[in-house]
Amino acid sequence: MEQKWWKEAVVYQVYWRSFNDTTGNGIGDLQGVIEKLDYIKSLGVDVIWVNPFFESPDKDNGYDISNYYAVMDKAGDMETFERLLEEIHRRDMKLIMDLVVNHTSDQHPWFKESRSSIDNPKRDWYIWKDPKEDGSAPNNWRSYFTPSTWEYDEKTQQYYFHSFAIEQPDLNWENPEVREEIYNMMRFWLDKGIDGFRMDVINLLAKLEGYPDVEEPETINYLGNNPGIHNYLKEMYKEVLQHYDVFTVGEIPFVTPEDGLLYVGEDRQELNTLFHFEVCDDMVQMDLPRFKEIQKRWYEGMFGRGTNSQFLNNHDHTRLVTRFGNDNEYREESAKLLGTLIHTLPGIPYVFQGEEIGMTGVDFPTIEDYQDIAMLNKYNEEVEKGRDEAEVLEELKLLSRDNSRTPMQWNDRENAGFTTGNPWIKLNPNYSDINVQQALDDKNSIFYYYQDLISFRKKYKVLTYGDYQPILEDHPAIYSYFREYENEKLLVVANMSDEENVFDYSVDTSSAEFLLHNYANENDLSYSKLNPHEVRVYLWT
Ligand code: ISL
Repeated sequence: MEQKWWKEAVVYQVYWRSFNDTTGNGIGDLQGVIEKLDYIKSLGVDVIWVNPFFESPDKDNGYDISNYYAVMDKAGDMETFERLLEEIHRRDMKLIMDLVVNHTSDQHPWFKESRSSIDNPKRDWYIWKDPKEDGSAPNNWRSYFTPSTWEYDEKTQQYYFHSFAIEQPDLNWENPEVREEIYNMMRFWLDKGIDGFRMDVINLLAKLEGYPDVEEPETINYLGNNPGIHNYLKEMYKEVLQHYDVFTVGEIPFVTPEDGLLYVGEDRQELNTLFHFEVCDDMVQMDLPRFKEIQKRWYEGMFGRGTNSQFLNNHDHTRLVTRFGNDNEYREESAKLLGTLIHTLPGIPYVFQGEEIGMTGVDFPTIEDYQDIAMLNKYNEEVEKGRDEAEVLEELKLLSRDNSRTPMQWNDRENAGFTTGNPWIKLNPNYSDINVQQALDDKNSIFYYYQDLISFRKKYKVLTYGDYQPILEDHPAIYSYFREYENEKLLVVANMSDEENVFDYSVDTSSAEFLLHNYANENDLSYSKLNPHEVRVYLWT
């Protein structure tokens, strides 16, 4: 496998609006990111992914862009962005930016023009269709955030298409003018010196030809991976990406490893890496047999031919320790265990801000405390069906995107040191116990454990380029695997349960180094008995 800088990277995701507020308006900002760069750097990461900060009415927290060339006021201004980039580079890190080009805001001037009349030159920049004969929507497709992908426009008496909210109309990628305009925009940012893109729902650009009714509208998988998508990505590569030394990661829902390789295969000239969602979208809580199966299948499908990612949460997905671990009695152990998997399984690891101190999900008492458009829309949709409000709220809580959007917990002072103002979203009340200051003061903290994990990635190539050999594949609670590369060999043993378990596998560890262990004060290292959420990493060199 060819060696590349980005394959060896660890990425830290900054959801800037919840990171650090320097103006006192209750919303994080780019200056706030600049001020915490030394902290981020101290973790040892190489790349920072910053969520969208472009001009936007902010219906979907920046994923509804109204001007691709300007920084939204809440985030700062272009000069601050340029300083951020410079300061990141000065610390020998890289910056990747969100590229949101499946849709724009309905307030983007292109869309305003497009909707103004049927013969406007920009009409065809978006997707407009006539109603069916009975006046209903052109087909029965469901969108991510609403019951229909179609919104009727009274003035021109056609429907426009949106994969997400009504305020996020999809661009028409069939139109070469649209594509050229997007490529220009990409060059604009790349010429400023950014190091790559995280590409928002990039496999949704091509739509299913003919827009037929589907049998199972609820699946919404017909929205992605449609014929034509690879032509667009190849063109994007040829026109833009190949001219820069950049790192790209495509957000690719509904993808299998076979199809994944079509996007990121090393011979494909499309993208470098991808996020698939077989874990974060499809597995509500940890289902170990299924998790093992997913890891194996993706390894077998991609190894040596394309690069995968490892993440268990982000700004759309409830914090990993709450969802896949135990955020109560074994919070520290379980956070370290899950971190170990992310950094030792094949694929590029992503750390979502706050994960490195074991931040947890929230349990807000009322719907008014929640901000996320996806959750609010779903809540209203269900309640309008006549369902009980409290029941719907309970049902939506665990997977609410706001779980990971609460402000970063810096210290135990007011508002966790996030803002001197009124935070845009409530803090998790546990910030008095769980915060960066506390983590930095405790040498056994999750933070320092992550620091070790990341430093070992730099030291031992087996973590990047090694193969993957799972053992005890049918064990219901223990996840264990070897990885090997040249003269380095690694063994991970993880007990993913609240109970003790016995590691019943014969392996001579006498010549191994004990690389990592999340029960630091445990003296009995004879490895057969494993404590709840215990993880051990052995290394042979
Ligand atoms: O959030 C999800 C499920 O909980 C995902 O399915 C998510 O909606 C999907 O992966 C697309 O997400 C991306 O595009 C959206 C934006 O709202 C998300 O924040 C972004 O990550 C529309 O731009």
